[in-house]
Amino acid sequence: MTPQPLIGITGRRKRGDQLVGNLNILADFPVDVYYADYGQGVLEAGGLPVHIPFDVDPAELIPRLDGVVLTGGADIDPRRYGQESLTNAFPPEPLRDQHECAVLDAAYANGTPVAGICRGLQIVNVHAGGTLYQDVPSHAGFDEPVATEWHQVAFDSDTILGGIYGHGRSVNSLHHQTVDKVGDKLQVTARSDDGSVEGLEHENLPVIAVQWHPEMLPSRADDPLFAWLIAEASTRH
Ligand SMILES: [Mn+2]
Repeated sequence: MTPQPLIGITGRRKRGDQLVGNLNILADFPVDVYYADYGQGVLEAGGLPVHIPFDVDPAELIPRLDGVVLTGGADIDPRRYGQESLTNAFPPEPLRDQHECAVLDAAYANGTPVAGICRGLQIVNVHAGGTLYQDVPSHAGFDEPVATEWHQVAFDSDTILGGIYGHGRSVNSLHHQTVDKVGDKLQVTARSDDGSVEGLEHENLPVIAVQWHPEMLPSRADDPLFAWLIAEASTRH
């Protein structure tokens, strides 16, 4: 039996006092947090998910993995793209920004397949020299159930996202930032009905990213993004 491809998943660094019910004496201890639904999506698509700890050098770890999921989370520090912060809604986590950029450096150097989701799309763009619109309330569906489908997305044909998703679909929307300037060697291949960037892919590396959350939708087990990642990863291990 061919072993399942090993898929690294990025997380967030928190502190012990941010865990409800944790012991007070552990308040200052670092805690790395990983939402389980990304790993569940990888598992359902036939991959083996592993967490990427903040304390490992991605240059050491990424060559041992077959694929990477860059997950959702807080805003990227706007200073990474030459701007001052205009919003305090989701304060930046600079350690994570730095770590995920190193993950991308290593993934690109190794030709490792990457799937970005939400903030994952945004870090792919900023890593490539792109910028973000810092607050786009019409995409911030934070007051409705997470699987609520807020808008339609149209995919360009003859692209990876168009190939796996088809002409269009309706999606959830849990982001308040969107791509402004597109980064080097990236192509916009999906847009929502208001013209916002909802999908990016790399011109010549196996890197795709979407702005919505397929891992939160009831269609997760059949989602083409996870299937694409596992298929790409399977050819490399
Ligand atoms: Mn959206």
